[in-house]
Amino acid sequence: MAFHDLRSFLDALEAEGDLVRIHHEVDAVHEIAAHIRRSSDTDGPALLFEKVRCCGVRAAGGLFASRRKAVRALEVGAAEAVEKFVRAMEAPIPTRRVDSGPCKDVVLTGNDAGLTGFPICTYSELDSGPFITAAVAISRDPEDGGRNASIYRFELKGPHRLGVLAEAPHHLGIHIQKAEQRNVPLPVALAVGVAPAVLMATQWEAPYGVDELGLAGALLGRAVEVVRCETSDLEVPAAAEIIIEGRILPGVRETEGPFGEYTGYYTPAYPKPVLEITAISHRRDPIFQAMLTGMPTTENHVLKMIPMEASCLVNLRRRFPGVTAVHFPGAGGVGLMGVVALKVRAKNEARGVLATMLGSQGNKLVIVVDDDIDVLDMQQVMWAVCTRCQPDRDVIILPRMPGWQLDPSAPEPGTYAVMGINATRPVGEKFGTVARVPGVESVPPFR
Ligand SMILES: Cc1cc2nc3c(=O)[nH]c(=O)nc-3n(C[C@H](O)[C@H](O)[C@H](O)COP(=O)(O)O)c2cc1C
Ligand SMILES: [Mn+2]
Repeated sequence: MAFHDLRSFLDALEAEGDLVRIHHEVDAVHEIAAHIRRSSDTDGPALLFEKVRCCGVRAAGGLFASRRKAVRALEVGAAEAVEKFVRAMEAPIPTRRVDSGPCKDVVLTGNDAGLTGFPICTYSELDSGPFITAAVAISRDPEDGGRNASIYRFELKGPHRLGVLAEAPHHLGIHIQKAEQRNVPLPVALAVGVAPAVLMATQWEAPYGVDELGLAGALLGRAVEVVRCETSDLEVPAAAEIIIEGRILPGVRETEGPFGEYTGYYTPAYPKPVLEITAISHRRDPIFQAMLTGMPTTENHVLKMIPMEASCLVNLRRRFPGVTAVHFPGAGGVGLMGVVALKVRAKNEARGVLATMLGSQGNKLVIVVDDDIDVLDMQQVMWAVCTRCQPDRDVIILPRMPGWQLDPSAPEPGTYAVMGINATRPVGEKFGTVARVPGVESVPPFR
């Protein structure tokens, strides 16, 4: 059974011993984050915080504290997760409008629609305040109405006010730009506590104008049911725990940040757009979802892995059909480092893969290995680097390449040098034979 909402996923994790309820009272300032951090660092469980000091609403966190849970969310084996995503990307299922749903159990408008009742967490030590980090922000292109759904962070600035980091080329940033050009507010709805497939679908690198909720439908095997908002024409997942409706005010900027980001470093404070809350609706006894980011690897990184690997795999295979797997390890913040497995067919093919990755993805370090290497196992990957690569011949360094904004070592933001390592065996030449022990697979597990 696909997980159509947050609760069914939590139930499955609990039944499998992969969810722990925290019964003692915890603080939304750092304490929830500390628990998620510990779980992330120890391949630990998802957490359900039954009592949060600030308010009567429960919080869930660490849902993607390990890749195992992201794979579980897709209901496939570890080896099939990326391919399931690839297939879904090719056959999206549009959303289905319904009249009502659980997210409308309680509807608050006007002054009642305040955020003080929700356990919005403060994460890293120097963060400027509490942030909503697991909200799917839904908005429409002010010109053609095309929908976008993706995760953006929102800083709590007051009971009815959130700051947002959303800049072009990210799609919400484009919507904000277009609305500001017309000097009109941009309606935005935040869905908190949604089906895990919806969260994962948002991390697909979908072209502008493509609705991420359609991919979520394909992952779930049926259309995501959506209901109309109270204060705008936007449609939001009916099964969400909490919907926060609002509008981004044209031309308004307020300081947001600093915030401990996915690179493991803080991003500085600077003025950003503001979302003014117009309504909040939620389930009875809602569960607020917290999501930790910061020093890799956290649930933020894990959530992005499979979608980004699937997007990259599809792109690479168009040019290099021999590519069998891609992995973006947590250590690179999921994207600064990429590992590609290739069934090499032609001389220098691996160099072509390296150049493509280095020139188009913002990857700072790319390693190409043969297809006998498990890209998820960095022990095997580094073994291949050590035994199948000669640095003077097999390392490519390109200076001054376009890259991510957030690399603290970059000489100027968005520009850095990149490195590719060809750790594949030479084609058509004699090479050492890998020593293997026969019969390992038939030995039963010891524990
Ligand atoms: C937990 C989490 C938080 C994120 N926060 C932001 C953010 O605040 N701003 C941003 O631009 N991207 C953020 N991202 C990345 C975007 O969600 C991602 O790049 C997405 O593909 C953008 O999609 P879009 O361009 O379709 O809106 C976040 C991702 C995750 C997983
Ligand atoms: Mn998009």
